[in-house]
Amino acid sequence: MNSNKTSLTLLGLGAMGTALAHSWLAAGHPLTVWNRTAARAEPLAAKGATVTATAAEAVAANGLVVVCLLDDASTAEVLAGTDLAGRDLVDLTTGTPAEARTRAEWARSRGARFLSGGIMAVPPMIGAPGAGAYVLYSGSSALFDAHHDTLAVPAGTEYVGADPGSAALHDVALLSAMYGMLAGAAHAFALIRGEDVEPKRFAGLLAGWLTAMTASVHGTAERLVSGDYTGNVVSNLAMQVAGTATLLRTAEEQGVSPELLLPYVGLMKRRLADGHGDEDTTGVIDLLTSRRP
Ligand code: FVH
Repeated sequence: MNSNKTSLTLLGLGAMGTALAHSWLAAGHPLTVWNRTAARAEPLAAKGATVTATAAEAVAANGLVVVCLLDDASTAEVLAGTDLAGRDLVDLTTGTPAEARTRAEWARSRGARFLSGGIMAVPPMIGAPGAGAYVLYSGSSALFDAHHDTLAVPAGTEYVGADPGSAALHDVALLSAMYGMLAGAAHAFALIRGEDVEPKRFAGLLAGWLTAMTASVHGTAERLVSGDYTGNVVSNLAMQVAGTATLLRTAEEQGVSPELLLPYVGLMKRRLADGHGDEDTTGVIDLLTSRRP
């Protein structure tokens, strides 16, 4: 262990917590760990981690306490019997923005500084330089600055503001976009299934196409900011809605359920019916939100 490295406590040794623990240990940080199922700590003890019998002992061991548990309910349960006074609490557990704000207020009332984190990575990406992993942080900027070097060990860092709910909001927004992409990919694979199409070759084409199309989000952001949804439109909504009829007919011909496509196509049609055929798809966002800037 390198004594110049910040010592810290980690509560939660699931798939993600274990990956985090390995990265801090590999970087020479003295690490104290606790997990409800004690056996999960054994491989880490063999690598030099200090294992405690209770969460309270683990919290007492270090000023910096990182939590990576299943959900906010398990976080509440685990931290209930701990003394957080004077602790810097970093909660990497996925939750809603409201849960993060409530947890921040709760931590403050217990005498702790609080930082909320949203992990944009799967466990194998943790501690792997170049894998593209990063963690969104929000809450106490003083805490973020004080521990930045330690927090940057497992993954890159992205501080998104003082509102403790902001990291969760970013996290959930990004994850929601991912599920939209996965839904589209599921439909695409369903279309080619049983045909004379090699799935692995198709996957290469699909990944390339999705990667190329992701650049369109910058145009969407520009239009949202300007309020002009007709500026620099490459493919207008009228044309796109006409094109979706082909997608739906093809699904029918292939015997594929259109249930993943229909909600989005339905919103595009509504926007077109409202007279916005010269826009792109940005106007769909208006149909989803009652709240506007
Ligand atoms: N794994 C992933 O791909 C994603 C990537 C993005 C971020 N998520 C979030 O990270 C949090 C932890 O996820 P995980 O992958 O470590 O999850 P599990 O392997 O299921 O481990 C869960 C840990 O939570 C403990 N736990 C659950 N309930 C309780 C409870 N009531 N009291 C105490 N501990 C609890 C569990 O303990 P045990 O089952 O081993 O005893 C694990 O340590 C999560 O928010 C993801 O959304 C991961």
